[in-house]
Amino acid sequence: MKAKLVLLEGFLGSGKTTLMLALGRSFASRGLKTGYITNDQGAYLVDTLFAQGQSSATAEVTGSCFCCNFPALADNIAGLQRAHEPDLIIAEAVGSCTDLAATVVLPIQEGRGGELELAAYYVVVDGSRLADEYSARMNLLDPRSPTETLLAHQIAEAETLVVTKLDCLDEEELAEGRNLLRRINPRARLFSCSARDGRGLEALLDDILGGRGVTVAGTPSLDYEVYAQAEAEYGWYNGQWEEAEVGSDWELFLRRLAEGIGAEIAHAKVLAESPERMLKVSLAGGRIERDEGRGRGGAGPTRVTLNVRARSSPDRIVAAVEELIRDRRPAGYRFEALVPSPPSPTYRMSRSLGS
Ligand SMILES: Nc1nc2c(ncn2[C@@H]2O[C@H](COP(=O)(O)OP(=O)(O)O)[C@@H](O)[C@H]2O)c(=O)[nH]1
Ligand SMILES: [Mg+2]
Repeated sequence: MKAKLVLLEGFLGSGKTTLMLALGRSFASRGLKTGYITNDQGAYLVDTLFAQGQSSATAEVTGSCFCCNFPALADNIAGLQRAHEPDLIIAEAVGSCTDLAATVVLPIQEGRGGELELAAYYVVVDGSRLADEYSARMNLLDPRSPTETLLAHQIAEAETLVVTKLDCLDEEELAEGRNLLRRINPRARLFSCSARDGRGLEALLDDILGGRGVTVAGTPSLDYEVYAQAEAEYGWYNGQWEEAEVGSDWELFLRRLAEGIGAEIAHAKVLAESPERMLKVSLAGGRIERDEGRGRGGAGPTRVTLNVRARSSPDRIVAAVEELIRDRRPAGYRFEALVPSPPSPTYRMSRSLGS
């Protein structure tokens, strides 16, 4: 049977993992089984571990985005099919990744991913950042900075846009945000939802299961040098350690860390796993959110995983983390810190808009 894939794209912290898991739970209530694929640049990933806590049918593509390691995406899809026979697979791309219409969607449709059917391709836009940051403080209609270019390109290449975190917006802000999105991309279909209160999820489910498929009208051009600059503006840190006691105040921890780094945080996420409990606390767009998951069971100390994407050098993030955790007596501390390397996609199939 052909695997049915739902591909999610969207900026760091926009709500892809939360949406992916919420959709999977909704599919389960309709008797359908979902497999998940996460994607990031390194090891010790909060979202992967959190998704694994919800479902064993979770795979990850690490060390590279889907576009730069397309065969790994295809292998993971095939692996999930063999091991779990899911009805659907939802895959979330790295948040700093764009141009997926040309580098992932069209190659899949050309059969480069094997026996695979693309059921949906959604570009996710963070509702909590849409009104204030994207509409008022940034210039996404006429991007000047690399990050604005990247965000605007994600929106412009979408066939379907999904505004997440609807619970963070009032009617007026949503209308203003939708207006901005329409001006950047007049042809995209627009959905909005909240994984928190469940609004809008049924419409997405119907859309995915409706058999509509994905039609790429065109792939907007993108200057890969600017794209590489956008990716390189953020330092990435992934770390993990054990603490003897169940740590509690992760909100304060993340706020202190942000102060210590002293630069814009795209997202900072901590996953604290004690035997009974799995708690994910995230700072994105200046907001703190908490997600509860299942613990691993059995005895043992708390395992802490920390991911930070900040407009700062990796060294500075490492120093701020180490300063903060010194007093917590971390055991087995390990980390990776990096600046993403310039994107070099496996395939790039452009299609001019309007052709
Ligand atoms: N209020 C609210 N928060 C959300 C919603 N969806 C995601 N979040 C929070 O936003 C943060 C980032 O979400 P995540 O799914 O990890 O984003 P990703 O980086 O795109 O995978 C998490 O702390 C989530 O709890 C939502 O619908 N409403
Ligand atoms: Mg994620």
